Order: sequence, then structure tokens, then C-alpha cells
Amino acid sequence: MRSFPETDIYGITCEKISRAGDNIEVVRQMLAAGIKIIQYREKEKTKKEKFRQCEIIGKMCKEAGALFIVNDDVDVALLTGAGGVHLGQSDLPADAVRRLAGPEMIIGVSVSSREEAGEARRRGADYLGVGPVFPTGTKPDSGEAIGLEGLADIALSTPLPVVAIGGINSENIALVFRKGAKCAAMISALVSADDIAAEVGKIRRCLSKA
Ligand code: TZP
Ligand code: MG
Repeated sequence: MRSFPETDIYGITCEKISRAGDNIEVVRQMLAAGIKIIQYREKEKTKKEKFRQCEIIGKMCKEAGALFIVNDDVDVALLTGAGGVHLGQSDLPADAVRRLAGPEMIIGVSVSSREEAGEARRRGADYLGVGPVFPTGTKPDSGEAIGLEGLADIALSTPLPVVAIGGINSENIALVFRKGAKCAAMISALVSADDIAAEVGKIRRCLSKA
């Protein structure tokens, strides 16, 4: 039966802001740093190119024992053996994706309010991406930040695992766990780091001190 992994960091790709190289190299470094959930998120490539990268990344995640999640594209997720798919509010609803993807696929849904969280749960989501918690330049259309109180409010309203997202870094990650997040998703803090492994080490030191 599908279940959301127990882990602290959820790494997400974005080649446009990467310092390490392409998405494949970024994921290689994230996995080497011990990240156990990888989401392939790429808004600037053709489906064909996304499929090519996901075939490689899916295999890398399998070898590393990490959960591989594809953003938006359920077809790419199914074709590349991903363990999960992540849906936004403008994507297909979770119940429709479940009909395509079957009972084993982990389905995540992005939400910014209690109402969206309730609806995602009714439609069979397995976890919620909740945010943006803090302001972020990575997704300009992500809406106003909900803040730590908004995160806590949604986390209290749902039994689903909450993955906090939006502007999270080593300085503030401990706060989102205190507000009920089970895991923290990061793009720029990881992908734009000079050294991904060093950044993951710093984040985990901050968490162990908190
Ligand atoms: N959804 C809500 S905020 C966001 C997404 C995809 C962007 C998160 O990026 P960063 O760089 O970790 O703030
Ligand atoms: Mg989407």
C-alpha cells in the first residue's frame, strides 16, 4: 500500500535557477546528499525532453531508494515508473488522476487554504503541498504567502501529511516543522546553492539544533 515516506527534506528541480547543471546533475547531487523524496518540476521543456530526463532520474531514484514524484504530467509519471505525481489547483483533480494512475501511485496536491485541503482529501490525495509559506521568487504566480499561521491552520485541519513549501531555507525550516509540517519542500535553497551537499548538511544541522 502506498505511504508517504518519513523524511525531512523534499527536493524539487528547476533547471532555470540551477547552479550545478541540468536537472539530472542536480538530482544526482540531491540523492548523494541523502534526500529521499525528489520531485521533477520543469516548466520550460517540451514533454519529450521532460520524459527523457525523467527516464534517467526515475532510475537514479530507484537505485538510491528515494521516492520519485513527477509534477503535472501523470503520463510521464506512469511511463517512467514514478512512485508519485504532484498536482496543482489547475491540474487534473486527484480522483481523476487516481483512475488513470491506479491505487499504488502517491498523489500530492498543492493547497493554500483549509477549503482546498478538504477538497484534496475528499478527492483522495495522499499528501498536501501547503504554501507558499513565505514569499518566493521561484513561482511568481503562487499567490500571497500564507505565513506560519496559515500553515498551522491547514495542518490542524487535515489528517494528511503536510509538506510545507515556499521560501523555505536553513534559517526558517525549523519553524515550519513546529507548525505541523511533516516535511519541507525546497527549490531555490537547494538548486541555487553553490554546493547542494553542503547546504543539505547545514539544513540538517539547523534542524537538529532546533
Ligand atoms: N509552490 C508553491 S511555492 C513554490 C511552489 C512550486 C515555489 C517554491 O520554491 P522555493 O524556491 O523553495 O521558494
Ligand atoms: Mg501543476
